Amino acid sequence: MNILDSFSLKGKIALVTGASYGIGFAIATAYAQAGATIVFNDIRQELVDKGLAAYKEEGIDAHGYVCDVTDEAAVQSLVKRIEEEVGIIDILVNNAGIIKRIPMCDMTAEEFRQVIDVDLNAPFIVSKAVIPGMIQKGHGKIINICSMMSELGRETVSAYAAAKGGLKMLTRNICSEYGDQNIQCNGIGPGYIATPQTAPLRERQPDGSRHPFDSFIVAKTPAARWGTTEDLMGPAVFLASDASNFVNGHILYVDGGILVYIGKQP
Ligand code: NAP
Ligand code: GCO
Repeated sequence: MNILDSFSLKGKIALVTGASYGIGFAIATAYAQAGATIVFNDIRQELVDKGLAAYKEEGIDAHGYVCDVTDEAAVQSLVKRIEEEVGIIDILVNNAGIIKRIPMCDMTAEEFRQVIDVDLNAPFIVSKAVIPGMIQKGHGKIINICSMMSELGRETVSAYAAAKGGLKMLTRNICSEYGDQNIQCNGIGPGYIATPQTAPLRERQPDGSRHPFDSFIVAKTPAARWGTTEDLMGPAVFLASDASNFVNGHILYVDGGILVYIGKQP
């Protein structure tokens, strides 16, 4: 096989959760360009409609469903419906996620649980629903969207860091448990990517200057910029394709170098 053919996703069915916009949308778009059929979900019909229109604009005929990924019964019936209407899923990207930036002592246990529920329990729920189909097919790729916070802590993101650290270990455990079924489960750890999730950290100050966190991130990143959703497209295709068939349980950090850098001297 030609090496470039091993990156092709032709004939594959990919489910990307929470992919109406942002990182999930970019990853699904890359998969469609590589030949896959795209299925995505979001929590509200208007988001799914917005997503469907955005995919159409890119020339992609995506399948969109309403489903809350924290609801196990709803996820089980979503996967059944996808299998009937589209086919058995070959590639799952656990992308849906939320963050609450609240100092830990001000955060309620309920707020903490909400973040754990979407960012950690849901990847368990969705993976559990798709793995039997992958076993039946004899192959599968699961890609969990982790974070810098799978490795690092910072003020105000205790629940998010706990969830994304847990997601790194769930990734390794799925690899350990289902590697012998030809299922590869890897993570992508995006650095700081310009999306609606990080928009509050990039807001201009009233005097027009950069948000202090924005300047901080640029100084912490050897690439000296925020990432774009396009930066994640190539790595996501690699981990979904036959080119990565012996890569398992790995977290691929796509961070412009943040994790290896002490930061620019002030
Ligand atoms: P985003 O712009 O907020 O998109 C996340 C998507 O997930 C939204 O469409 C959201 O819907 C959906 N979602 C949330 N809860 C859901 C649920 N219960 N069921 C179904 N869908 C749900 O975020 P993003 O920046 O693209 O991030 C995508 C993933 O990358 C997340 O896991 C995030 O933690 C991770 N990540 C982001 C960055 C970054 O710098 N942006 C860096 C590292 C990791 P709503 O619009 O209704 O909330
Ligand atoms: C934050 C950010 C991060 C990023 C990302 C880093 O408040 O520190 O939102 O958590 O979104 O996950 O990889």
